Amino acid sequence: MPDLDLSQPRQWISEAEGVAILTGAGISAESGVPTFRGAGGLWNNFRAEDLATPEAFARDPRLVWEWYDWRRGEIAKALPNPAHKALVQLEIRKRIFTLITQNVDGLHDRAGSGKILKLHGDIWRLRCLRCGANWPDRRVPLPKLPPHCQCGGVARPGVVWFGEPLPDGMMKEAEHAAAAARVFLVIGTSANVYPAAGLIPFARHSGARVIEINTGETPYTNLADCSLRGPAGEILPQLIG
Ligand code: BJW
Ligand code: ZN
Repeated sequence: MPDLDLSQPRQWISEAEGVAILTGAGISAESGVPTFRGAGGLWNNFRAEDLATPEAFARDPRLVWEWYDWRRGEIAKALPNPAHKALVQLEIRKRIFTLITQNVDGLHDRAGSGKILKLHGDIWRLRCLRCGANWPDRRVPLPKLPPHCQCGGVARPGVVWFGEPLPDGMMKEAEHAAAAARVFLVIGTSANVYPAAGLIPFARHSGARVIEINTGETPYTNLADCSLRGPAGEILPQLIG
């Protein structure tokens, strides 16, 4: 990683009373969890519309579940990395702090983060299509695909697919946090998926300094007050430590 001048963003973070964070798949890349887009990304080998839409599930629930069961297995082998852990340290230090994640992998929970706004749900939860019940299930592999609810209905992964609304009230809470933050830290997201990506200009227009950490450029790199190019697991501990 090239030498980055972290003094300015470090100062912004240490002086800010309120900080909000938006994370994406890139923060878990160094834990060995594949991202969606880019080199080695899941969407290079699988078509999103075949697997991550309600229509795909209606067409072939077993196929969709096979993919999620495989991913659950990969994630179960992964451990939180120094980037997840640095955010736990930041949370301890800040009076106003919100972690907003697009990730469904649960690595922020396992690192020890407190309240997490999971915009796209949680791969470790299941939801019944018949009665609406939802419950945690960490079994890997699941004993039977597709899994069923106690009521006999078919269960789906507790995640948000394309074309589906985010969990009730969650975007409102995320916007509230973004508006209250003096620093908005955007980590490891391609910022392609909405409404999550819209939080970045929203925070900026609400007066937050936007700091981006990413190995590549994103549509919001130019809007950021500071864009740090490199792996989150290396940059974040230096930025926050
Ligand atoms: C590193 C790194 C390292 C790598 N360190 N960095 C046109 C315009 C606007 C919106 C739309 C539109 N057409 C359709 C829409 C809506 C659609 C959308 O946004 N589509 C776009 C693709 C155009 N959005 C939706 O459908 C959403 N719902 C919605 O809008 O509802 C409206 C509604 C209202 C009322 C009733 C009904 C509907 C829902 C979106 C759900 C997204 N779901 C997924 C799957 C979740 C389940 C699962 O995991 O299987 O969420 S898709 C996938 O993308 C996943 C992610 O959370 C999400 C974002 O990806 P992310 O995290 O940014 O990852 P990558 O892979 O894209 O990027 C990784 C980044 O990390 C890269 O930049 C790397 O460079 C970087 N990186 N290593 C730091 N070590
Ligand atoms: Zn049920």
